[in-house]
Amino acid sequence: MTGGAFRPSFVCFYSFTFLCGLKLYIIYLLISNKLVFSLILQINLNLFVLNKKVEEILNKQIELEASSSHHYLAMASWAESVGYGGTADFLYLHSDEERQHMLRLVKFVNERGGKVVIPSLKGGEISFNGLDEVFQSLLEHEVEVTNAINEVVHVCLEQKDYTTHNFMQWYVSEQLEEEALARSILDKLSLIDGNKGGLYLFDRDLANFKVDSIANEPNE
Ligand code: OFO
Repeated sequence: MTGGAFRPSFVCFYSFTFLCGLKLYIIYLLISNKLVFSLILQINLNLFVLNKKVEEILNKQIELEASSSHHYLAMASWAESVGYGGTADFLYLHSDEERQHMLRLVKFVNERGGKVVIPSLKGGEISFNGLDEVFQSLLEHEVEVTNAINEVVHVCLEQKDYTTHNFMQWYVSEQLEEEALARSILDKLSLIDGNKGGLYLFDRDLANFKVDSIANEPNE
């Protein structure tokens, strides 16, 4: 009688203990799996997401390339409005090229798992006193871009991001060429020295104007 009453409560006690243990074990599994999962996620994020400092400076460069495109568009429009058709064509093309430079960066940041910030640009009326002023402003802008690209390269090295460093080498060479082009145009304008016939020929020939930059020479 005593033994019969004892047995069910003994079974109940052990079933209860077993169930509690099982629950605790399931909770443990859930927590540990979550931890493992978040650990895997963290490793993946570190592997695929662009370094924050590099991402930030690449976004600044995207903004600068967009502003270059905008700046040259305004110059082109001014040149067209005052009758320098050849100069306008040259600058419209240059504006398109700067947009391509921006796009190249946008695609690269996306490809590396970074976050692109598309910049909003300030517009405004731009007018110049002549072609010398246009190309002086273009050269100053290109020097600013070169300095910014050097800064990107510096951050890449600091952060040991050699992939972005390698990608940026294209921009380094491009700047060498663009600065050489702007300087050589300014030299031509200085020779013309405001002569109307000279300016007419300069404007006519600008579309085909090329500069022999060292950046274009093949590596031996
Ligand atoms: Fe983007 O090459 Fe000049 O600015």
